[in-house]
Amino acid sequence: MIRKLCSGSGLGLGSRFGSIRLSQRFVFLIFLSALITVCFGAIFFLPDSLRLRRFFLLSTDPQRTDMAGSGQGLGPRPAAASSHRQTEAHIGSLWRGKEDRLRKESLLDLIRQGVTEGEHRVINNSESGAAAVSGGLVETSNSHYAPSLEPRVQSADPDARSHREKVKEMMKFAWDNYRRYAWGTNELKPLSKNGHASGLFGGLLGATIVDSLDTLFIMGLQEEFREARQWVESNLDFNVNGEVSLFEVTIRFVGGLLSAFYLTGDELFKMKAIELGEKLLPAFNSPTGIPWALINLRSGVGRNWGWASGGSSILAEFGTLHLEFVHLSEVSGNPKFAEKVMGVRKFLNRLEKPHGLYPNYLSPVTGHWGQHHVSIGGLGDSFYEYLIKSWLMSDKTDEEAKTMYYEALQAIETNLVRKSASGLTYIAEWRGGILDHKMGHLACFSGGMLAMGADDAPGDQSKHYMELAAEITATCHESYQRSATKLGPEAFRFDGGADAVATRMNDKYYILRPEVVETYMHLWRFTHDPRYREWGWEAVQALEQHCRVDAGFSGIRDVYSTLPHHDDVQQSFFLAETLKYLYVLFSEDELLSPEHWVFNTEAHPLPVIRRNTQEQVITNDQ
Ligand code: DMJ
Repeated sequence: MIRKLCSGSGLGLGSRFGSIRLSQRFVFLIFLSALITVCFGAIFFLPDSLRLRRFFLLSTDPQRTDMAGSGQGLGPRPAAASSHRQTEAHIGSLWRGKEDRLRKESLLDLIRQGVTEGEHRVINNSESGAAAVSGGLVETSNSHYAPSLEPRVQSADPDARSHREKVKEMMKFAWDNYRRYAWGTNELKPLSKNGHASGLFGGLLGATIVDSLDTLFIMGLQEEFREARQWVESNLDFNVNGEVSLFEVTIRFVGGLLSAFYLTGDELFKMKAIELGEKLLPAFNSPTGIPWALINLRSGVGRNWGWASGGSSILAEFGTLHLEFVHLSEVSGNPKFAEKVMGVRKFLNRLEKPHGLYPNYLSPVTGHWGQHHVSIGGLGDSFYEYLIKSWLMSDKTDEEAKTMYYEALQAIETNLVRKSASGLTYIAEWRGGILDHKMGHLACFSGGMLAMGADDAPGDQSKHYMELAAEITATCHESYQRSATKLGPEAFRFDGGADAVATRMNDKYYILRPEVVETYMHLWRFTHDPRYREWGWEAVQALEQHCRVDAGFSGIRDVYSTLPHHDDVQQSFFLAETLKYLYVLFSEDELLSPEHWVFNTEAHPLPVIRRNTQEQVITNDQ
């Protein structure tokens, strides 16, 4: 009807206009202008007018429409919009050097493009034969959406620059081989040249793809990122009837998707992260709210690992969900994700702790500790990491996390930190009051953790914690130095004459783990002591020499032997973490600076949530 009126109004207008009186003309002109207003306005009120609205609004105010086509049904718009403003702010802070401004600006353009388009669709470009993705990224045949993602800042240190390029080449090699031989499966078997299925992910597929998204993006591997995004859009499916590890899926899949969203502004990743987060929520349905380790994604039924002391949940698993779940609330505007992990935190805070220490096992049914095994390595590690990172990610407002962290650290130092006869500082494990003088590769992340928490330490402990961080890092480096391959074992001991070496065959393997280079990266950033870059480069060379095979990178079974004995798995965390940390180690400090970003335990960067936007979604006090 409106269209009819509009089109009819112009017919024969010029010829009739001359034959009517002035007052009639005046009335007619008023009528005409009213009609034009109605027609024009209708464009904005018709339900299918979003595209036109975009067309009109885009050029003058790119941010006005930012949430127009997104976040439907996912929560209150203000929170989502605020998260977008934050995203822009964080992207803005990604590369802040003067020389880097162009790159930053083009990224911001890219994000605005993604946000204002509000849709992600695959366009088949029949002329060029190339598939192109618009919205978040990017056309391959015509790269007008696509800024170069290559860092424009070139390191003043030419060695660092070439080392970073080497790490990028390793990433490309690892990725290309995964793509060629194992595409869509979870991980690559680089000797068998096929896919590796891990029990951790149930029927979920594509762990390497999701885990690699941000690394590809950060390294400027644009074509590879585009393919990964395409796979996520077309194939990443959570409707599987399988049991997944809540922890592993959270840190790798949810973390990877959230990070990809924050880096690119691409709504696809946000929607996928929220969809998966919803599927994981039933894991918290236990009598105490302490989540089960395993969750069936279809039925929502949870249970614990059979091997875990008396049906317990594991500290490093249920205590390492916080960053991702808080961000799920942030991007969805739905507080329930944050409420679940806050509930876990409060439960733990209330519990009596033996000597102030947190045992690794806790029953989700009775709420009592299981076996009194305490470790800052496997089974305990990232619980402590997430306390200090919660403090940092909350823009230093999460006092509860801060207090729990420093109290736990104090207990760890008193009860577990020891020096070997040769003067190496290590963190032992505790078994019901008896010290086990071994340190796991996993525990080596703690050098970085100590450094990142040093500044806010109570009293005058800052310097002390930095020294402790440096000592732990040096010990972990020794565990690498003392092997024939210059890679570190899974666990090394400080008893029976051993000093930072593995003594048991089943501790001698190295599975491409990141913790040691992760700590080098943090220590480099906090101290700029060149030794950390030197040690990182040693690790690169050792990886090249002993882990690189024809079709990717493989773990090795004995770091003390130079005879090749590979385990035939290219772990997804090698691409997510080991290579990313090495790349950041050789990059400028502005790349993913700690002022703005916190790495989840799988090295997926998540932005600091600024104080003034927190009240909207974080219900801290429930
Ligand atoms: C990663 O999945 C994470 O770093 C986790 O916290 C510990 N284990 C691996 C890497 O070693």
